[in-house]
Amino acid sequence: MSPMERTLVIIKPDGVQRGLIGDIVARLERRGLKVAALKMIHMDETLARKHYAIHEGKPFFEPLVKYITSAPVVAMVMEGRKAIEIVRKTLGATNPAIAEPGTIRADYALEIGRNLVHGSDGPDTAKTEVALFFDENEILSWARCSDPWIFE
Ligand code: DAT
Ligand code: MG
Repeated sequence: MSPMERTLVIIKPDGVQRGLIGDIVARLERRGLKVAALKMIHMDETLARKHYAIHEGKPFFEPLVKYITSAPVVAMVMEGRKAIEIVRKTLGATNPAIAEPGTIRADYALEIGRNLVHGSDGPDTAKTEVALFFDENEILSWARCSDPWIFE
């Protein structure tokens, strides 16, 4: 059985501004993923540059930093077996225009620079990104009453 994983999800400024916090959290929750931490923050430039460091130098990097720091975001840690891959699949392709219908990006967005949500792309990035946004004591390990009905 695959181990429990934690992954970072960010509802980006467009998701917050468009009143989609509830819908996005609901879609992830209803799959069975568990919220282990959640907070609203206004990312500053330092945090944005660290979070997107891998993209530094690419043509979209500066607009990306501007966008992600333009207004508040909701940062969450989601937990579950294969949570990293499952979140990515639920979000859909980076470019909403080619994302599969039924994914969050396809159902709510149109453009790559306004793609609503972030999800960590692998175990190493998940670990780094979670630590960038949350102190260990902000992440809760809690028994959810539905856990036995979701996880074997
Ligand atoms: P993802 O967010 O799916 O992990 P990524 O890590 O490759 O995608 O890129 C981070 C963000 O940067 C992405 O959500 C939107 C933006 N981005 C990526 N590629 C882009 C491009 N070719 N043009 C404009 N924005 C881009
Ligand atoms: Mg990425």
